[in-house]
Formats: sequence, C-alpha cells, structure tokens
Amino acid sequence: MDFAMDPEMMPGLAEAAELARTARRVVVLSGAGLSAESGVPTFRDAQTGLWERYSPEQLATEDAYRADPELVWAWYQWRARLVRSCAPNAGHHAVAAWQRRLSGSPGAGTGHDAGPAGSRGTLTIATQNVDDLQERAGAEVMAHLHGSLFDYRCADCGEPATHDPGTATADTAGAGGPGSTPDLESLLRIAPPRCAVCGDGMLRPGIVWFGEMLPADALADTIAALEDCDLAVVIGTSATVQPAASLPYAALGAGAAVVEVNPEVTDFSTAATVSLRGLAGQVLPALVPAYDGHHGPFR
Ligand code: BV8
Ligand code: ZN
Repeated sequence: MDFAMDPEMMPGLAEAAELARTARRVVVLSGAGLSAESGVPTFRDAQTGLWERYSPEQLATEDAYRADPELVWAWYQWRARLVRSCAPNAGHHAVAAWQRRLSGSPGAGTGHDAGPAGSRGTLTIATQNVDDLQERAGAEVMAHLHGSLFDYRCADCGEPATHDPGTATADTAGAGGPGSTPDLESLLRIAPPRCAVCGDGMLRPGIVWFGEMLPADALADTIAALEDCDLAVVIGTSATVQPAASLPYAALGAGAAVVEVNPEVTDFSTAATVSLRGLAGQVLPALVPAYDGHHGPFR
C-alpha cells in the first residue's frame, strides 16, 4: 500500500486507511476546510480586501439582507466570483475518485484503478459548503446542507431564479481596503436583480442563513445515510454550527466508524473513531483505497 504520506508520520492514518479499504457504505460530511487549499477562505477566516470590515456572522442573516440588501448581495456575488476563480484541490479529487471506485462507474477509469462493472458500494456526500468545487471535481453531491452560492430565489415569492454572478474581477483579487479606488468601493453595494415572476421581490442567494432552517429533505437524507453507513468521514469542519455539528453522532450512534480530518482539534475529535491531524489535500489521497483490478476488495 503506497502512501503519499508515511503512515508512521501520522498517528491513526493506517487504521483509518484500513477502515476506508473495507467500507462499502461511506458518507462524507465536509466543511469549509475541504476548500481551504483551493483558496476559498473558510467562513471564519478573516475576510479579505473590501470585506475585512464586516463579520460574516453579521452578514449571513436575513435581517442583514433586509436591512441592506445591496451590501449582502454584493458580498455573495464577491464570494461566488472568488469560488469561480478557484479550482478543486487534491482532497476534492480524492473524494470524487473514491465515489467513482465504490460505485464502479465508468468514470473510475479503465486501468489499474478501475472498479469492476456494477456497483460495489456507495459514497454519499453531504456538505456544509456553499461552493461547487466538489461537483467540479466530478463528484455527485447529495446535499448542500447550507445551500449554494449558485442557487438563487425571490426573497418575496420564493420562486427559484437563475443568475450569473460573473467571473473574477478586481474585487476578487483581494484588492480594496484603505485607499482603494472609488470603483472598488462601489463593489460593496450591488442592487439585487428583481424577480422575473412576481416583479416586486428582489433575488436572494439560495443560502441557509443563521436562524433559517436547513432544507428538510437534505437534512433528512443526510441523517438516513449516516444511520445506514459503515464509515463516515468528517472533513474540515470546526463542528460549531448546529444542527450540522451534531450529524456525525448519528453515524456513531448507528455503530459506524467515524474518521475526522482536520489540522486542528475540534469538539468532535475525542468522539471520532480516528481523528487525523492533517490537511484534506494531503490526507484524503492517502485514505482513498486504490482498487487492485481484481473483483476482490480494494487493496
Ligand atoms: C437553525 C451559509 C434555527 C452562510 C452557514 C442548536 C440547534 C439549532 C440551531 C442552533 C443551535 N445552537 C445555535 C444555533 C443557531 C445557529 C448556530 O449553530 N450558531 C452557531 C454560531 C453557534 N444555527 C443556525 O442558525 C442554523 N439554523 O438551526 O435554525 C431554527 C430552528 C427552528 C426554526 C427555525 C430556525 C443554520 C446554520 C447555517 C448557517 N449558514 N453557511 C454563508 O456561507 O454565508 S454556516 C457556515 O459556518 C458554514 O457553512 C459552516 O457550516 C459554518 C462554519 O464555518 P467555518 O468555521 O469556516 O467552517 P468550518 O466550521 O467548516 O471550519 C473550518 C474548519 O476547517 C476548521 O476546523 C479548520 O481547522 C479546518 N481546516 C482548515 N484548513 C483545512 C481544514 N481542514 C482540513 N483541511 C484543511 N486544509
Ligand atoms: Zn418573486
């Protein structure tokens, strides 16, 4: 078993890799840390550029949107454009490859790593992340528990809407801050488009704000998957925001093993079966089982 990382280097890695090799019903629960190595700031990382002066917790609420829709709308447009300028990292690709290998999908490739025709298991992804990097790495994501930067709806009639946030511009280059040019300041306020259905409402991002319920189906499907899995992998979340932070316990309660991947200790670390102190982009490629080409188990 060749690791990019030496198992001796990281306590628990060999145990976690063995759990990954034999697991057939895997659930991945991911947080902002999975996208950190792609350059997407985690929710609590200091805001950069023009946005340094604002606290994300204050902006990510309906009250903030109602009080200053142009500011909140501009913040989400900035974040969407920033995500557009980032690429999936090795962690996203490892999860996507694992999903393909377990499902035996043609995308698993035809060579050494190909899975046999037909499914040998499942890997279900539920994420707290509002970016689309896991999809852009080729994976199927069952649930975006906190919504997506690329979904929109009318704040009044609720009708879904399409909107293109555009691509990276000067404001996403981290420019701005004191003495920034006046046009960058104007990027702090952008009027949300009007709803094409009711004509009155403004568009809002399809994001779950603090104080808002998570999408009921997404939450129920995630809990059901966790209660049925034999392994859950919790990647890059500080386990502070509820109810998402309680989800890993559903897997533990159902008797599954739970592996945590985080460079920091979290409130969940002591409950995890194995807690790996490392970066997603380094640890996950070492966890994903390499298929040995026969119809037997993963090597
Ligand atoms: C709700 C979208 C109530 C916004 C987000 C108990 C039960 C229910 C609710 C509550 C409760 N207690 C408190 C609440 C209220 C609140 C809450 O949890 N507050 C917290 C602050 C205490 N919860 C809510 O409001 C939720 N709603 O419950 O509704 C209700 C009930 C009944 C009826 C009506 C309403 C809604 C919560 C969703 C909020 N929206 N996101 C946006 O993005 O703009 S949450 C947002 O913050 C993220 O999605 C993420 O989930 C969360 C944390 O963000 P981060 O800290 O950045 O990310 P993360 O936690 O993932 O931390 C980064 C981690 O990565 C770190 O651990 C770091 O070490 C690690 N890392 C860094 N680099 C790497 C890495 N790991 C691996 N590799 C690396 N390279
Ligand atoms: Zn409307």
